[in-house]
Amino acid sequence: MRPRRRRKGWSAPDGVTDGRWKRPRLSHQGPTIVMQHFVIGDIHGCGEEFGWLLGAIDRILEPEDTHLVLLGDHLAKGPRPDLVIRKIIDRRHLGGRVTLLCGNHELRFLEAIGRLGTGIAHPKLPRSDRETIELLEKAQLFELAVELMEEAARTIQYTMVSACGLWTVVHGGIDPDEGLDGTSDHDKIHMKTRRGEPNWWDRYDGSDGLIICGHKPLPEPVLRRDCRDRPTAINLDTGCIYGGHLTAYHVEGDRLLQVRSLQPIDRERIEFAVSPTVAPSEAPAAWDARGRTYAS
Ligand SMILES: [Mn+2]
Repeated sequence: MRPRRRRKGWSAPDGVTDGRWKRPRLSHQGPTIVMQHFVIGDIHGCGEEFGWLLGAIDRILEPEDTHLVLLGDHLAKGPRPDLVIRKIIDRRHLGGRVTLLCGNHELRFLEAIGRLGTGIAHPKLPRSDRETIELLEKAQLFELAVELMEEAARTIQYTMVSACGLWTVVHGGIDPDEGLDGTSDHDKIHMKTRRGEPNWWDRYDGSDGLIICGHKPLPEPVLRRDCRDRPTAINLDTGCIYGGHLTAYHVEGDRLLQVRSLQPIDRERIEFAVSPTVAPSEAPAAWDARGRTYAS
């Protein structure tokens, strides 16, 4: 076989270090599409709804141009944790990026797995953990799910600078008195305000950029803005597992995408009093969310 001729000045011949080699100029052909971010709220094993939401995102951009940030509580409680796993894997195969964050239920799930490993029998595990594990085993996705949840548990926060500024995703939230850096990892995952007390986003001034969280199921997404109309705090947990919605925030587009839940409404777990879609029609609509799209 003839040796391939090297084009002068284009590729570095092996071992040549005398400076004769010049780096070729990079050329960009066609429009450059910058990857766009979609942060998705607590999925809780609602695989069907997750699939619909991905469909809504795919109507905006090709999967390979999207970076999904799933903010935790991916599998627990819902009927289709297997489908959630499957769709994450499929997404990655299509060239889309998916970042998984740690929620309190990822820690619980891995703890349950650890207990199984020490010889504890399935029936001794808490019911929701046991059911999730059984559903995953039935679909032969248990090992893969453990791998992905271990991956999630390693990421407490995701911080990024986009054209729209600095933004951070955590599962639970931050302590506004301590700021993002001063908030413990435990609080970033578990921060939840008791009923009647102000939520962290009501006391946060935006000094650490936009903070996006989930964890507290509310009938409406929360989207706080500063005086210059820039988003400062977002809660995307709209109680899909309790019959609400599954919600995504498109960071670069500054808009919300939602799909209705297939799950029965659990009024004890989520207050639906102000939901425009579930409550009686005279109830007020969302006062702080704009550009919202309902996908069906
Ligand atoms: Mn949670």
